[in-house]
Amino acid sequence: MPVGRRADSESRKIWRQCREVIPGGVNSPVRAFRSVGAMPVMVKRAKGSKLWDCDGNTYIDYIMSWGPLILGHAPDVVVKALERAVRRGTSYGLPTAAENELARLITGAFPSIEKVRLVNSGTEAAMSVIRLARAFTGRDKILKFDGCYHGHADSLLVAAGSGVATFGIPGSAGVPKETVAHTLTARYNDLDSVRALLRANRKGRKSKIACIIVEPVAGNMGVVGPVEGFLSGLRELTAKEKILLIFDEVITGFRVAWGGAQERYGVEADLTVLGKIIGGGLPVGAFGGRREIMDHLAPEGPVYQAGTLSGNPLAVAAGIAALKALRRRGTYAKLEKLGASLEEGLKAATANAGVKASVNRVGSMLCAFLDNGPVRNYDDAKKSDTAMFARYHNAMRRNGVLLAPSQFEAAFVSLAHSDSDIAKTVDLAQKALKRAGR
Ligand code: HOZ
Repeated sequence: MPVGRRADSESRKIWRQCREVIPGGVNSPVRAFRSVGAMPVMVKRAKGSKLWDCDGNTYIDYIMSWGPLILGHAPDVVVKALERAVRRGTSYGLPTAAENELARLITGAFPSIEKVRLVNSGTEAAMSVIRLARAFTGRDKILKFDGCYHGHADSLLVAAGSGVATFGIPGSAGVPKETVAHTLTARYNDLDSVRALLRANRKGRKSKIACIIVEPVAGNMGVVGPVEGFLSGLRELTAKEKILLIFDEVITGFRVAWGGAQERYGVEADLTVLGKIIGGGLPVGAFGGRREIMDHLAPEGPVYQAGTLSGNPLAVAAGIAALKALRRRGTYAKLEKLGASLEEGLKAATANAGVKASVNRVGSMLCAFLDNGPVRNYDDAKKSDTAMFARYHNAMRRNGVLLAPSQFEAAFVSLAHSDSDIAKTVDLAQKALKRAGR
């Protein structure tokens, strides 16, 4: 029987009912908790760093809706903005001044983004940005990296991270071979593997590749930061062959710095994908970049892309409130400090528990790869002991710490996490690792 609540618990009852009407009982596969042999945490409510399940159990949450809740759950500024916005209407399908304000917060944070289009999710943004890159360059091929995840559009669901990594599957059924025939995959942090693909995909002197899309900090195979020179190397290689460089900053934008990984590493992309963070956790995505590229989008240009809920007033209001709160002085220093203290604590906890581990961290996102290390790419990440991770995860959850239910997802620290949350987490981690390591 999966590890979880008591047989008669409220959570279990709800989960059973969900499974009758929703495939797997969940609306996104990783949250089924199958890879840790457990049942999902059925959520009742959440506030700050804490989350409560339907049986009244409290957790210190490090899933944080898979990244966007940098201010913590239900921050007052976002709740108030939503309360005001909902009274003015929930959807118009027409433009608003608030979209201008959110777009300007984004262009202000990312010098490489002159124009931005709002959509409804990171998946939609990634799918649309690929279409735009192909149209702008007049080329069909795209290059991505093993273990990077850019949502579940057909052409990007190749050697993907996140759920695909969690379930150990190569991709998805239902994706025609022809659809992915133009998708090339290179090794993360390995410029030679990129060079080889660039060489093999030229016609005469001209590249056949429209774009290279990359998570500048990989956050869907655990957490793997870019090695020195990787991002700048990609910038050089793409510039030489007029290939567009796309940074998928759904996880890193406004998290690893106000201006995302581009600010943190000093490398600018041609196009950028953003997601749930810019909606303060509401369903939003965006893609943006240089004016000359973005103006290929309809109605200015021939690339069609549309959506009734794009620029939705609730999501936009929440996004503006969240970004303005993040813009305050001290945000990123505090996130760095909290992240570092969890990293140091986990390193000590693994050492004290006698468990070999590589704790990878960039700012406030981190991952402990168990019985493994160092981890610089997906092949490395896959060497982790996932059975040990499952034991560790379950022990942590039973003691009130909620980690993402997969070795290949990140833990996110928010501004709402306190020093005592971190200290308690580290203490419990040491005990859990001792048992899990046996
Ligand atoms: N692919 C998401 C994490 N990287 C999971 C989203 C979810 O299940 O909500």
